This record gives sequence, structure tokens and C-alpha cells, in this order.
Amino acid sequence: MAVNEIQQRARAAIEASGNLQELDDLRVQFLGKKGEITALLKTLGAMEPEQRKSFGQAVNATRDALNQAISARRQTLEASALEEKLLSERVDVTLPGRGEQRGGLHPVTKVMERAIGIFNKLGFEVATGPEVEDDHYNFETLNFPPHHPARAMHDTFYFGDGRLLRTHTSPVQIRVMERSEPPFRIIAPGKVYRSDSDQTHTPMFHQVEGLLVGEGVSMADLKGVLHTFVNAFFERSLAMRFRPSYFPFTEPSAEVDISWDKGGGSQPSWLEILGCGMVHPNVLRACDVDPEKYTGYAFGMGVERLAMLRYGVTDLRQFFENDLEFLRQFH
Ligand code: 2NM
Repeated sequence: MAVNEIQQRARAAIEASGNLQELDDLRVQFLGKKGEITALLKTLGAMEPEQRKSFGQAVNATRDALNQAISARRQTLEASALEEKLLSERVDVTLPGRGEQRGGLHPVTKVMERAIGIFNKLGFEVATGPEVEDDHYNFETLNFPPHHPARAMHDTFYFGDGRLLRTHTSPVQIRVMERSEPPFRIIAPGKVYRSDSDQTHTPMFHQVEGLLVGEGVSMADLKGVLHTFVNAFFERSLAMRFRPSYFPFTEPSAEVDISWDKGGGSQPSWLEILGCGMVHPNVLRACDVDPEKYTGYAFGMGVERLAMLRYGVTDLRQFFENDLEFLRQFH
């Protein structure tokens, strides 16, 4: 019978189909509007009722069987297509990477964090403040008289509207003293700006300043803390000396030298590394701190200068060129 022959042929073709497109072509070929099974159904109308019934049942059964066979085959093909897709898109997350370079901290940042770490252990807390300041906080409260030549020592960047870029981080300490009561034991690390540019100066550099105010604080305390810091920072016992100096905001004032061995058998020489002094009574008064009751010391150092000594860098400007060959040496 034609129905059986079609069924066998269709089943064989369905089983042999290799992809979803082939399978769909077979569905059209046998069950579509112009398909072979559909064509058989169209002959029913011309048949005797008896024959029509049995033939109709046979054709319908075949149609259902083929529909089932097609959907079973479709499931198999879809499953293997998915399997193939998963295989081809597989990512091996255990493969080694492409060797991307790791970043690292800038030497100036490293030295600043090193200095902060040492002062933290000595009980100093970090204070920060704005880089854009005004005359009041950058000069006036720090005992720089108006039009005093000491202002010219700091080649200040002025905005022209009363604002300026801070020339030191001292304004941070002024703001701390203004808003609270002694004792104070703080360090102020950060960027400062001076209109100055040569082998040893850049218009922006970093400072760590320190301030300690309390009852009975003396210059001997200052000397002890600075010597402890210097030895911890350079990891050796260094000779240190105080040289008299002048700052408007301290009295007395001193510059601190360390005995530095440049190597190569030469004699060690004195090298200036920071400035310091006892906070001027006028500065304390400006912050509403009673200089009859409290005394304090303060100090300030350039971070780039410390970094040059620690790493043996001879040109300050290398810190700001962002040459990766240079910077990678500090990782
Ligand atoms: C220095 C040298 C000496 C200093 C003074 C103050 C303040 F705000 F407390 F008055 N902070 N830092 C100071 C004193 C800074 O740098 C060379």
C-alpha cells in the first residue's frame, strides 16, 4: 500500500536527516500543503465510504506517526546542536593570562606613606585640608606680617580673587587648632605649590608637616621625636644636628641636618632634611590657644627630597616625568 511505502521512506529519511533545515524540508515534503501525505488525503473525497474510512484512518495514523518521528528527531538534533555550541564556545578559565604588567605606587607616595606610618607609631594623627587657601590661613595666622619680605620667600600662586594655592600644609594645622582644644599631635601630609622651577624645585611638591602642642612641650621633645623619625626612616643610626634658622611661625627655629655618607670612601657631609621650631606665641594666639598655658613644636619636610635621599635619585624632576622605565624601579 502506498501509505506504508511513504511511511517507511519518510521514517528512513527523518532518521537520516543531519540538521534542522534538512528535517524541516522533509516535513514540507511529506506533510506540507503540497506534501505526499496531504496529497493522499485529497484523494479521500473520490472514494467509496467503506474504503474512505479505512484509508482515511491509515493516512491519519501515518501523518501522526510522522509528526511524532519529526519532533523526536528535532529534539535529538537540537540537543546535539546545543552540545556543539557549548563545546565551541567553551572558555578555559585556567589558561594563564597574557602577562599584563602590575602597577605600583609612585615613589613619592611610597615615601609619604612610609613617613606617615612612622609618625602614626609615634602617636601623630593625619589631618588634611584644602589646597586652595586664602591669605588668612596661608600667611596671616602663621605670623607673616602684611607686606613682610618673608612672604616673598614663598613664590605664591595667586588666583587674583583673594584665593591662592597653599605654599605649605601649615593651614591644615591652623584649622585643627582653631576648631578644638589642646593637646594636638598631628601631621599634615599633602601637595603644596610654589612658583619655582629648576634642578631642585618643582611648582608642585609634597610636604609632611607635624605639630605637637601641650603643656610643658620643649625643644628637647622635638629633637627626640625627629631623631627617632630620621633613624626609623633611613633604617640606620644617623648623626643629626640643629642649625639656627628663621621661620615667621616658629621661635626659635632650626634647620635639621643629617650626616650623610655618599659612599665611595668620601667623608660624610651634613645634609639639610627638614625645618622646625617652637610654635610662635602669635600663631597659638591666632588660633585661640593660650601661649602662657601651652607650648608646642612644629616641623616640616619635603617628601621629594626624602625620596631622592632614600632612592639615590639625583634629579627631582624625574619624579614628575612619568617615565615608566624610571617608575618600575620602585615596584
Ligand atoms: C616648617 C618649619 C617649621 C610648621 C609650623 C606649623 C604650624 F602651623 F603649626 F604653625 N606647621 N608646620 C613648620 C615649622 C613647618 O617647615 C619647614
